[in-house]
Amino acid sequence: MLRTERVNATFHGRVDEIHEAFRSGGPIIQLHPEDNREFDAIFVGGGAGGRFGSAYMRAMGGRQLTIDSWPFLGGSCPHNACVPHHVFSDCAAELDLMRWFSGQLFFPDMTGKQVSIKQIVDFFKDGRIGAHGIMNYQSAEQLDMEFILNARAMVLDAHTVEVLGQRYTAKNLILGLGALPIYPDVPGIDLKGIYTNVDLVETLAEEPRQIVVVGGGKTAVEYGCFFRACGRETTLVTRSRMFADLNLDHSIREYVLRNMTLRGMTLMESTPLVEVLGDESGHVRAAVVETPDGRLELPCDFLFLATGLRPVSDEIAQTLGLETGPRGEVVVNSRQQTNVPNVYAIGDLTGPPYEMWRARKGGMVAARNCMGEEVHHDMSHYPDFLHTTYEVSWLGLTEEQARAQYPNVIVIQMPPDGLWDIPLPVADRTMLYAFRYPELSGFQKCIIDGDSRRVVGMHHVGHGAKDAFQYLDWMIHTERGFTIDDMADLKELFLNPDHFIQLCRLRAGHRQLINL
Ligand code: COM
Repeated sequence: MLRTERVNATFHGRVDEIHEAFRSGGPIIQLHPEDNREFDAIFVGGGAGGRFGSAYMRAMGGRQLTIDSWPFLGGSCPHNACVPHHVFSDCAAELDLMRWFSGQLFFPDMTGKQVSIKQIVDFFKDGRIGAHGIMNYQSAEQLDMEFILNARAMVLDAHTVEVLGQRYTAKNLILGLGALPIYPDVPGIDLKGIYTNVDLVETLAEEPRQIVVVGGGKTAVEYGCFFRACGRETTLVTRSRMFADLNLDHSIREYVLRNMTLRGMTLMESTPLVEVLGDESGHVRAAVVETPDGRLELPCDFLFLATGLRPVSDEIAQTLGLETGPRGEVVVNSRQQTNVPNVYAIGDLTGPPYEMWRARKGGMVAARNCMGEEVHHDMSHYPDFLHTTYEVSWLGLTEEQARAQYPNVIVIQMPPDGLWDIPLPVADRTMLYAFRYPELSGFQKCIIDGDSRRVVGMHHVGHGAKDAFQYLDWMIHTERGFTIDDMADLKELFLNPDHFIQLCRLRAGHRQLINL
């Protein structure tokens, strides 16, 4: 029975409703039958982009319908992507502190202690319904969205979608169908014991013991560091260089890789996976990589693939005649418009970078354009971050890029090159490291064009600076820019995790700026 009236449910009511939908397979429907306007857009896919686009359109006075095959909004983020990754990275950071301080102060003796990965994964799975519930509660009760969940949308044309046997029409379609992990095409890839970040959450059956991670990007590093912090022998192999696709400054790269090795991880670059070997029960027993000296077998019982994503575009591109790119991404212009009039695409469906801001902001940009504005999604710069057992954040230019662009580059950095044991930067979450293991307390670098005095790049390893990077990225890219003098004029909340304010203030008095 379709429910088509407005429902006022509590958060717990929404959680119960999702439990029931998972159990029965039945739909969750929230429509406003008293509203007889045509939909301004149907969002096919209610992930981050669909949900934020829907909310924005609704707030602008538009009418939207959002359809998703899961019984909750928010997409893969609260289910098997970003939220579990953050849970695991939190565990990794806690465990890292416990391991360095094993048996000291109030820390337990962690010598040789393995922590159950499966228990942490199950812990996440037991709790994720709360994240699902927040999505549905907020979307319905606070944002007044219309949606049909736990139901498949069949797109018939650029204005028509069929769901649960009923046709809905709209002025526009906004597609947010996401992307899925890629499995490399090598012999043995179907063996048991091979996981992506999605499989890890959905199907982990046994405790991983000896781990090989394939990939050199964010996912490989984040999950690899988590596995290592849980006490597993962990080897990362990548066919190119670590972080090859990320705009990491060379000092940050060096600090991060050094710290991963310090924690006992093995890192292998230019070593592509060429085969996976199994035992008689069909379970992985080794990953085979190609090295300059020939094939090398790396024993493992758990192979973690972080070899990229592919947009879920094949079917929809064929149905609507959408132009796609080499990775299967739906090609869009800066207004999120596809080559088919009135059809927009957002989020992971449009290819890398596969980031939250891109999805949410893309949804908002699409919604505004559907509502008659002309709005462009500026992708020319963005702040970025990844987790190791630290938070690593960066924005703007690397030192190398700045030197190629400006004749007078000033670097404000801590610790100075090679002086790892200076306990700076230091702040909340790194205080203990700074007092006992100063070389572990983080790294920071601020890059300034000495002539204009404008900040052009910032880079940080530690904890707590990420938040500021979101605002700083916007500030340095305004026409006015953001200078070392502006920085010196700010009021720091000591001990501020990034230290940029006080370090810049120590140098800003110089008419001719000098390094620090
Ligand atoms: C966050 C999902 S888990 S959404 O971006 O709020 O929809």
